[in-house]
Amino acid sequence: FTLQAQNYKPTWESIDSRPVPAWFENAKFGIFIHWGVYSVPAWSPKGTYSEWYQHWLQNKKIFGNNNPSPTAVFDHHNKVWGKDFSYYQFADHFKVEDYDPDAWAKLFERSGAKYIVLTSKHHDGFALWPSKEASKAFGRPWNAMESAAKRDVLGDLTTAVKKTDLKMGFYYSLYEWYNPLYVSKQYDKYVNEHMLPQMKELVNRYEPDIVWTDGEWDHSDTLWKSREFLAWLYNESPVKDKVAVNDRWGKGIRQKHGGYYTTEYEVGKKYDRPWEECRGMGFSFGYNRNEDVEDYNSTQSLIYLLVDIVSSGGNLLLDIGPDAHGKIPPIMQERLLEIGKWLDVNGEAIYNTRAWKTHVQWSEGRQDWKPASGMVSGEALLKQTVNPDPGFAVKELFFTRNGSTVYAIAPQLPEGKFLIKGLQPSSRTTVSMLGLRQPLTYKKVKDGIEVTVPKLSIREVPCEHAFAFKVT
Ligand code: FUL
Repeated sequence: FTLQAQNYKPTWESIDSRPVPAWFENAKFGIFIHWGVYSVPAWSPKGTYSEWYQHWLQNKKIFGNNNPSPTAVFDHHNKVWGKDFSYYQFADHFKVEDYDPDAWAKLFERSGAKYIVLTSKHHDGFALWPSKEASKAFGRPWNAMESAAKRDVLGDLTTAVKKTDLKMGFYYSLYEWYNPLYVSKQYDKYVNEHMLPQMKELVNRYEPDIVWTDGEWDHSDTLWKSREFLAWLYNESPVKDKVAVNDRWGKGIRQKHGGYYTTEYEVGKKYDRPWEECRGMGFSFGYNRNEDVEDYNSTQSLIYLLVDIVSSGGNLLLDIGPDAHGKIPPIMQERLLEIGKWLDVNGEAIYNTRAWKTHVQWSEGRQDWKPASGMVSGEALLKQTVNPDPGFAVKELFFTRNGSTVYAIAPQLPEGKFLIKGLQPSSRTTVSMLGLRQPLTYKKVKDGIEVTVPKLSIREVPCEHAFAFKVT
């Protein structure tokens, strides 16, 4: 599959006509990395985004939610770093001395993820690659190469990831909180002399597989020149045949135009284009020292989340926040490795699949369980999957398909016989469980097939957390 060379015009009609590359829809699981100078303080109240530290410091308060202590970041900063310590000085502490891109890439491979999206530049404007525009705009060294890290942090990870089979993408924030050009509303200059040169440099120099923009909501796609950029990306850039892009290209554009659709802490909707849900392992995207072990989703929650999303046709972009030393916190490493262990057995039911006609099969019993929606934790989703309250229905099977094969993924190991509704077997239909050698016996019943799972000893159970049945 290659995308036909075409002459895309800078209109949404033309841009939207380009299909999202199939590799993206097949990949299903990616790793998001939020890493930058905000990883030095790595601090915000639980349930908020630590990568917003500078904005909350500057404004002396936390926006958006009903935070019980809106001045928490400001107070913390003054206490720990002192009121004369500016956010810009964090660049002196972003040393990344333990950063080992090849070891990161190895970990990512073992996690079963198929792509990476790294913050090339977040809303604070600090660039992880040697961007001369960043330092010029801020009038100080404001990229990793020219400050304490003294290396092309982004380039080094790109090189390491490209040695593997994983795809490499970049997050890029269109808007910047305190770029003087932006603050003084010289938007044309900002876009023409800062933003577009940076975006083109990222593409020309590092040839990413994904361009994942953000901060789009502050202005129209016309002001950002998004359509012009995308037409260039699709027609002329070195990645025109393979690149995937998201939908964050201007105010009101999200889930309407661009490439694939993005959601953020949202579940339970259906989309008519490939889509991707992003979220942290805890809540924050940037590393947040305030988060304790119970604030992190369990491996089980994360696996249910992945399965739930994939069975609704989406991808999961799961975020990790390395620290300022260049270390991926061990709890995040462990979650990634555990997901990888599960995918080693069950990857066939995930990768290259599409949504089946039915997303989930609810158990018998009360069907009035309100599916979680809006910004919800993995734990809330977990409740729908294994609710200890016997009065409620739970999601007892999640479905995916690949051609004429249907996968039914059970969050709890069925004992003895269980029913898969909505399948009509033919004389050649076989049923098996991923990770078990021998096929399973089944019987055609009124509304589907009844599968028999043999009694398995603990050592025979192929994995933990969720069990995939393959019906071919
Ligand atoms: C949001 C940003 O404001 C967050 O900090 C984070 O980067 C998330 C993925 O996108 O809109």
